[in-house]
Amino acid sequence: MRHFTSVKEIGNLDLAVKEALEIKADRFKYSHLGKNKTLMMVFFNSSLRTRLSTQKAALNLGMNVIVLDINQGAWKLETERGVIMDGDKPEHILEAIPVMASYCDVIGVRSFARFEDKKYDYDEVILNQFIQYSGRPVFSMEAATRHPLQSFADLITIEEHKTKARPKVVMTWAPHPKALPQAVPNSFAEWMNAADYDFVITHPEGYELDPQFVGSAKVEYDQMKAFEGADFVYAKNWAAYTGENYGKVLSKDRSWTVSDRQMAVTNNAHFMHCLPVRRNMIVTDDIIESPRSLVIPEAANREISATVVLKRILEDL
Ligand code: AN0
Ligand code: CP
Repeated sequence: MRHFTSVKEIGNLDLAVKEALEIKADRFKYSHLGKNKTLMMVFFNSSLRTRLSTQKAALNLGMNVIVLDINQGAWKLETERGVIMDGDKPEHILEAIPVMASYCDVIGVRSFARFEDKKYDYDEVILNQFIQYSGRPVFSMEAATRHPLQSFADLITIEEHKTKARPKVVMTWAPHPKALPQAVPNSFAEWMNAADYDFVITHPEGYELDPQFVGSAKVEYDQMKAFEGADFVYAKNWAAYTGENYGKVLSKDRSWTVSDRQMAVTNNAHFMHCLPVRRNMIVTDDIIESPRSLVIPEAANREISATVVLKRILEDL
């Protein structure tokens, strides 16, 4: 594998999950692969899980790791070409990228949607600049439109817990005080469609996602109806995608908060969320703490998805 930005580069999902479960059973099996190789992780946004799990994955593979938080101590980066740099940004990303690349063999990038310009976000300008100007394999640690390491971990988690070949998986919008990117729901939808589960998306009107990610999923505006018979419930907030509302919060309707009321009509569904989660906005204390909640195993599988991805990148270095 050269770059990892979406489900496309992972190829056959059954093989990927099989490889993940093998690595989970013996996570140091490939500890020779990363000898004298350096991973650089570049964060334009905050992180707990991605930072720690990806670093742990690199250590499993014997790599060295360097982490840069762009907003904490690095120079503020200009990202547009042609700008007269007389403002608050002392360095251009077009120098910063090749300089960073000169110190490492593989680069991970976290760069969320900014919600200033939909085209800029959906063209994945920052991630693509890293791919174009670093000369190194680049993987997404959540970019503007996708979070593939998360979705891969979600897939592994569902495969570990499902009790039927084709479970019903429901992704539900839930309220949140601030505008959040569509990367997690876009990416989850992309992976669920690729896995060919019985996949349903439910959200209030106005929260439609980009059709390229919705794909063949069923969209149901009635949350209770969507939840009927669900085997897995995947909650996530996202800001509006469509038209003039791009990046806006249209609703904070707490009747969409996942609680006993909706879970009662499911097939004793497992609850999932990528974390971080705001309790009693996205989900009640009782549901996230219940034995059917998978949020902790899901986060633990981030180490596994990252180990598989880094292993495949190292094999093709
Ligand atoms: C981010 C998001 O919604 O994309 C990261 C999730 C993994 N969440 C927040 O910023 C709270
Ligand atoms: N789920 C996830 O990516 O969490 P962090 O934002 O803490 O990395």
